[in-house]
Amino acid sequence: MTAHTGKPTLAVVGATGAVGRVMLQILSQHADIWGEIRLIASPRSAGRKLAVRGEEVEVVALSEEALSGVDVAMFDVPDEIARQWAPVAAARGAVVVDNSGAFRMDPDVPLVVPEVNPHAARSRPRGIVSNPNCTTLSMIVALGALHAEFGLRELVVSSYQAVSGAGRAGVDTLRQQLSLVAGTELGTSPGDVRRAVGDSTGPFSEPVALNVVPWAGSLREDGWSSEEMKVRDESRKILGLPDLRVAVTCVRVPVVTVHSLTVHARFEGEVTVGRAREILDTAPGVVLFDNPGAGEFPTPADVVGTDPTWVGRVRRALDDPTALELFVCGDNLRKGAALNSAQIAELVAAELGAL
Ligand code: 2RA
Repeated sequence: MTAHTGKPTLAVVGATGAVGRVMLQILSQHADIWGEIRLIASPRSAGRKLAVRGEEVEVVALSEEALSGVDVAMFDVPDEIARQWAPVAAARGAVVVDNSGAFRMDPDVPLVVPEVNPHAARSRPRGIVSNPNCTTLSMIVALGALHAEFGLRELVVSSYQAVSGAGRAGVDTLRQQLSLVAGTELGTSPGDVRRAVGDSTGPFSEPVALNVVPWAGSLREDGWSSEEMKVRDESRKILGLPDLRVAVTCVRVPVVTVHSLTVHARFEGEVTVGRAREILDTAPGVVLFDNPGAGEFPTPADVVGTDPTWVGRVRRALDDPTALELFVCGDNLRKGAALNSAQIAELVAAELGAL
């Protein structure tokens, strides 16, 4: 703990990125439990000033010295930077909350969603706690609540992923492409959008404006994408269900922020929509918004900037009384990244006696 305040020192590593900026907003909105909040980024961002808790704080370059005297370090940096620097921070005494993919499946690193498996954060042999991928996080709070009562057996999921999942470059690319196609008749003949967009596909393989792209991440065995494997592997680990059957197709859509998913969830026995709705209505971190007759179901345009997991279109499967169909939306930069990291950091701070 910081000697002069008795409150823990928090480092935000990757403070200038898309998720880092949201972390600073969240830290400014949540109860002020931290002593110093140290902002750390790559050397090229050092010296910039960012606002947190109403104060301008200078960003310092990532170094061993910058990680000294830190109690909790939230990392949002590329996998290779996390792989190198998270163990350095841990060796210097910090508990690391890491939002990269570097450690999520390490058996000595817990993968934590505070509403689902908060107990897991207490056992961290490497001094690192991992934050799940934003696509997993956008659905898992609702599924964890249903699993606790019904016992999950199988998931069949399709994602509709926002471009901010690919960082600021993803957002810049969509906005640039939209400016190229706005006010045109494009989208009426094969390849016309592709020709208008040209090489401006940014981090995506295909045009994303006026399009949907059934791909996110990199190629894995047998045609699966890394993003699809993350949803499967991480759901199993968080729920403690190593044999859970999971089939996922990840799709990128022209939405700035908020990942949406359709979910077919099969349980141990028969389920009722009435009981499922009661569970979702009372689950912490979940909002049930489900009255299609009145046009009420979650959409990214309404969910963006909010904290909960929003659930609508709750139905029992027509051909399987043990299965539910759901439509789920979550802000991929908030619960999908910065908020869940902040919640984990707060769990650790409570354990350190700061709350
Ligand atoms: C994406 N889930 O949406 C990834 C980012 N972690 O691209």
